[in-house]
Amino acid sequence: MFTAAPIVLAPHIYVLKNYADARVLLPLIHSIAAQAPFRHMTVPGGLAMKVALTNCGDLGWTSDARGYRYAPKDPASGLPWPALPTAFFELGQAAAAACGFEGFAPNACLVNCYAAGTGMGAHQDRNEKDFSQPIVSVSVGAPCRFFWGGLLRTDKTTSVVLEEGDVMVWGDAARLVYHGVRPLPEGSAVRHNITLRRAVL
Ligand code: MD6
Ligand code: FE
Repeated sequence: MFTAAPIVLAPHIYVLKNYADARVLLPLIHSIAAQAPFRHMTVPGGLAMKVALTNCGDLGWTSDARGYRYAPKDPASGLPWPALPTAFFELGQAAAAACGFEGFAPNACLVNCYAAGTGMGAHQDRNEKDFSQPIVSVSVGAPCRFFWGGLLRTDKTTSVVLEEGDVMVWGDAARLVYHGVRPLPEGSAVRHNITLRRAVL
């Protein structure tokens, strides 16, 4: 862990290299998954997502045949999502502040799990509704190639390798930029990613 200045990848997209301690985060991810298991949600087209996901915090991102939304309860169990660990909240707040976003108070955390061969297609994160707040994204486990473009899906993309412990902070004019994760190579170990958000219903 170190707290060097953020690297500016693009306007309002920052990365803090090796900022988070995976030895702290991974047991917390396992504890969340023990309460709200990873699952492959259905997307509106009817297909199952390749990425497995779960959530913690007051609100969790969900998808089904009807669309994407935040919900206070896990649709699989009817129970509230597991609490947001203090370590997640503090990490998100500190990383955001290091990139100029003071007072970020995440209340929703999406946890993704990628197996070898799995990636995430280009998407915008727009279900949070309040786009004044950044997103803080933390990589745990295998490295990946993360790409981003512009406000149109067809805009030219740039990419960067994210490694374990890297924290990306993403806000302001970049908040609605398309982005995704290239499929992990065959033989890759598992990658987890946690994204801390401020969402409203
Ligand atoms: C991932 N991340 O790294 C997926 N979204 O596995 C995201 O989709 C993401 O890293 C919004 C802001 C930052 C991100
Ligand atoms: Fe995203």
